[in-house]
Amino acid sequence: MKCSKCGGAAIINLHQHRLRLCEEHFLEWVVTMAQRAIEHYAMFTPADKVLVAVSGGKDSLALWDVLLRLGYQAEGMTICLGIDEGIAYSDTSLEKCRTFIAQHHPGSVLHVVDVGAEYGQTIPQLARSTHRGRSKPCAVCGMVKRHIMNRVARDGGFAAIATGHNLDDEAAVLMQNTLHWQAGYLARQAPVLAERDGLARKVKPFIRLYERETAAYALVRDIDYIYDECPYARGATTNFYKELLNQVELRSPGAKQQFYLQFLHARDAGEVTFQEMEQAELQPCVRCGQPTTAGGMCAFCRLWE
Ligand code: Q46
Ligand code: ZN
Ligand code: ZN
Repeated sequence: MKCSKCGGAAIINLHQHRLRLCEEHFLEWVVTMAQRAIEHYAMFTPADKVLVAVSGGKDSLALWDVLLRLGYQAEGMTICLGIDEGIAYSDTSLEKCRTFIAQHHPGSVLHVVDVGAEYGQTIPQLARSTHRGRSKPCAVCGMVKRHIMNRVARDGGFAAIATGHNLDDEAAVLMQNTLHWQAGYLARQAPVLAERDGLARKVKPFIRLYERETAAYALVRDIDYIYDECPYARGATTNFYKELLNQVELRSPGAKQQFYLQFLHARDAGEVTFQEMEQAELQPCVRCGQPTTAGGMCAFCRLWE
């Protein structure tokens, strides 16, 4: 297999782009794809500070690596959730983030918030002590992560929070939302969520990359990442849809990409429209000052009460 650009030995076949690339040209291609998405969707500019949400996994570390290689002012942010069911997930996550900096970008800034140390309870403990997390701690976890991220972004003057979501992640969510005709979600699912009322802008620069490509990028760049998913992510519905879409992709290369990118295109061009969910007005929480719809205390502060 020969590289479509230089004729050297190709290491990957990107069927959906009809491209075969060698190591060097593949790395270059990934960086270009991210840069194009950043510009196309006006995610941020070199003048902006960007906060990258890193979990120690391949997507988030690859994203941080790409942004730093592109010269963006990208700082990392990781939240220690205190999850160690079966595997020492949280400890390993943090260790991989630190190793990444030491090996690839010494001197880069990583913001670490340890939920257990800072607030007195880890996520599993917190979930057990509230009604919300009786079965899985994910609802509590998601809310706590969003709150902390937003706080760090706001306090640090970051223009955006960047996450490592790839095309497979987004296509799986799209499939789920489509199967259930969740119009409100379909109206909002996007590579950029605009800033509003004290909620930081959220961006996904890897939106055009397949998961196998971000994995290959991490491998070729020799990024040491955590292979295991969070133990609570096992059996998640999105994983099921990802598998389904991969079956479709096998039969028809490019199907995943078409499904997701054509959706964005059709919606942006007004070919399909979905009724937006009414967005409730946000007011600052009386305790922490973060935006909340409830009036009074935000859900995060109420949780700790
Ligand atoms: S929400 Fe749930 Fe994730 Fe939190 S408890 Fe793990 S799986 S980390 S994306
Ligand atoms: Zn080449
Ligand atoms: Zn609050």
